[in-house]
Amino acid sequence: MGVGDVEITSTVTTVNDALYDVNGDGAFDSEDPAWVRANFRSIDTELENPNIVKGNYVVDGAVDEADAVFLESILEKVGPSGIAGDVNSDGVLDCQDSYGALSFFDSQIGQTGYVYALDMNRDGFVDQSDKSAFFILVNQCDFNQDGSVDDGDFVIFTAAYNILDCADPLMPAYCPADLNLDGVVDDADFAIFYVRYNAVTC
Ligand SMILES: [Ca+2]
Ligand SMILES: [Ca+2]
Ligand SMILES: [Ca+2]
Ligand SMILES: [Ca+2]
Repeated sequence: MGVGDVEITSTVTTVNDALYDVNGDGAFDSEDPAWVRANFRSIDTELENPNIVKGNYVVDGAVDEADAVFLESILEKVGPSGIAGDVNSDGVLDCQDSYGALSFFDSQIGQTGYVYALDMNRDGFVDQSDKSAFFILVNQCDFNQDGSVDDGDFVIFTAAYNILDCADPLMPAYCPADLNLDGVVDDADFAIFYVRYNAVTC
């Protein structure tokens, strides 16, 4: 196995909380359409409350039911504010978020397997682009789920490396050792594993 220089970078797009956080509490959640419903009124040109002005999402001269419904449609699509990738909702991004996460990929909003924390770009689909972004943020190399990436995981990685092809029936489900997501476990994956192995935190 050769070790190359690996730079782990990605771009994560999340919902624009500032745009949809109409009640101004710093998060976009179900309280925002509720706030709209509690503040129905015509937009007065003299009105200075910026949140009322912002709440007129469906531009029609009034903050009304159409705006609340609009916010709910966005909320249904993207989910409430949260830390992208924090699958176990403990406020921390670490390897524990990766445990079992692969089984949630290839799902879409409305399906039981859809996990909005994994929908990194909040487009309603948990797919390859989200997997790449998730893997950048989370150390997914704790294959044996014991809280550290060490020799025990190396043994598991090596076994997958020797099988090579993710389509091989001998490969563990969802091919966790295919770290660059190209369908095979080879030197390119080892280079990523090497970085993860040397990471101080899991
Ligand atoms: Ca977490
Ligand atoms: Ca997505
Ligand atoms: Ca481990
Ligand atoms: Ca690979």
